Amino acid sequence: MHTSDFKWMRLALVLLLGLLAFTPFAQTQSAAALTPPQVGMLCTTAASPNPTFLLTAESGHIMMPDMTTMFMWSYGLVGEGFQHPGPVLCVNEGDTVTVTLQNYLNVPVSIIFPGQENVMANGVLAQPEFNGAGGTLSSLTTSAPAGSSVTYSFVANKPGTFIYESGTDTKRQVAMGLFGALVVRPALGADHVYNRSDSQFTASEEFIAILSEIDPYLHQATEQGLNFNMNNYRARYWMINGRGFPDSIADNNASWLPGQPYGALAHIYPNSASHPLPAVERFINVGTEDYPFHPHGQNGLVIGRDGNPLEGPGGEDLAFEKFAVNIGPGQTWDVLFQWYDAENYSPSNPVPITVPDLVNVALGEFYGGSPYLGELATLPPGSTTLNQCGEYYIISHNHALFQLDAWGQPMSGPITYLRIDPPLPNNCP
Ligand SMILES: [Cu+2]
Repeated sequence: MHTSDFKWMRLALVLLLGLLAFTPFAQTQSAAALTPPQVGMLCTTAASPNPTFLLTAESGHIMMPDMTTMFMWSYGLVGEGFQHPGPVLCVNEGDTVTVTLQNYLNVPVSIIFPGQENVMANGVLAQPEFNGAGGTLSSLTTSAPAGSSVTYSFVANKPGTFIYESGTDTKRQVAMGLFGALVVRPALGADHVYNRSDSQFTASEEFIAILSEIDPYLHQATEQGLNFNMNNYRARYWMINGRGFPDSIADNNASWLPGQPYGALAHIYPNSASHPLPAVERFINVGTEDYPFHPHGQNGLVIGRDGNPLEGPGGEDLAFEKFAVNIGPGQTWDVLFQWYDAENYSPSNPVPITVPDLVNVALGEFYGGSPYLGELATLPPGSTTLNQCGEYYIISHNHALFQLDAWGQPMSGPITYLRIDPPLPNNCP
C-alpha cells in the first residue's frame, strides 16, 4: 500500500471516529477521574458489567532518559492522542469486556489477552492466522488489517494482574511497544487483589511497574521503512512504565512527557493503627529477559503470579517474602509491601543512630538532613535538598545492573523511588 493511501485511510478513520465520539458507545470509556492522582496506578475504566474500550494501534515518539527520542508503536485511547505504554484497563471480575482495536499502523496487528479464556473476535472464537493454507503462523489471534478494526470480547473470570499485547509478528510488535496492562478487580472489592481477605491493600497506595526494553536499531529501521532482522535484536534501553530514570519519578501526566503518562514513584505512609493495610505493586514483564526488581528497605510479600493467588488446594496462604522480585518474561507478580517504624521513634523516644562523619558521606539531594522520619535538620553550607517534610526516599530498581542504562549512559533505566511520608497528619505539602 502506498503511504499516501494510508494517510487518506487514516483521515477517513479519524472522521469516522469523530462521529463515534458523539455516540453513547464512545462515552462509556473514560480515563479515570477528572483529576487523576499524581502518583500511583492510573486506571482507564468503563461502565461495569459491560465495559467497552476503543483502542488504537498507532505510532508516535517518546522521550528517552538520554534526551533522544524513540519512534514507537503503541496502543492508545481513541481521541486521546499517542501514549506509551497502552492504557491500564481496569475491569471487575465477571465483566464482559469488549475491546475494539482500530489499526492505524501499516501492518496487521492484534491483541492477545493471556490468562483470559474463550476470547471472541468479531463475534466468533478468536483464531490463529497463517500465511496461506498450510503456511507459517502469522498471528496468534484474529488480527486487524492495516486501516481496519477488530472487536474482541471475553468474560474476565479471574481477578489479578494481566498483560495484553500484540499476538501478530509478536516478537517484533511487542518490542515496538504494543503492550499494556489489564487489572481485574475481585468480587471482594477494588481494594483487594484477589478474593482473599489477606490480599487487601490501602486503596490510595496501588502501584504498577510495567517493565520493558528497547533496541533502538529496530525502531530506527521501522521508522524508515527498512527491514530489521529480529535475530539481531539486542535491548539497549530498559524502561519502567514507558519511562527511564529520572523521568520515572516524575508525576503521572508530567507535561514534558506528553506521550508517557505513567510515573513509577511509589508513595506510602508507615504502618500504624490508623493505617493498617499494606500497599500493592503490580509487576509486569513484557520484555525478553528476567527483571529482578529490588524494592530496597523492606521485603515484598508475593501474593500472586499471572493472575493466580498463591494458595494451596484448601486455600492455605502460600505467600512468601522476597528481597528481589524476579519477574520472568511474560509474567505478572502481585506484591504487598509496607513500612514499619519498628522502634517507635518520636522526639521523646529518639532511636540512637550513629551518623557517619560528614567527610565520609555523600548527601543525596532528597536527604532531609536527619535520619529520623518526619524531621528536617540543618544541612552543611552549600548543600541543597528537595526534601519537603522529612520524608524518606528509598531507591527501588532492577537488580540486573547492566539494565540500569540508556544506550551506554549508566544509572538510568528501570529505577524509581519509594517515598515514605511521616504518619498523617503531617506537614507535607
Ligand atoms: Cu540496590
